[in-house]
Amino acid sequence: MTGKDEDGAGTAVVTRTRSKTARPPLYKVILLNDDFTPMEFVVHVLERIFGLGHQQAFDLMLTVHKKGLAVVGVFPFEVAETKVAQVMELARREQHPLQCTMEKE
Ligand code: TYC
Repeated sequence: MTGKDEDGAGTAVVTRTRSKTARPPLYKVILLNDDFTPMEFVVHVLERIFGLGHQQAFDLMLTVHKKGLAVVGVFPFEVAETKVAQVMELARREQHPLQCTMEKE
């Protein structure tokens, strides 16, 4: 948007040259390591809920296992919230202590 403020003296002031495009905030979904959840269950979660291929899921599971946590995806708020809830529900159903959380990017 461009606006010109005439000041009556033959000059003008450009008040704004660009519109602000608000980017929606993104949220990191973070998976936490624990000592009890089976590796194959974590791989399954990463495949089913985050749409990763088997090798990618396996590698990311190992990263969480070794480092303690990892970002497994970045999404708009409601998508991140849904994925966290899906992980927690799957883990609860199978009685694994797997923890998943989200954090504003
Ligand atoms: N540390 C677990 C084990 O040795 C595997 C594991 C990986 C658990 C990633 C949680 O987010 C996790 N069975």
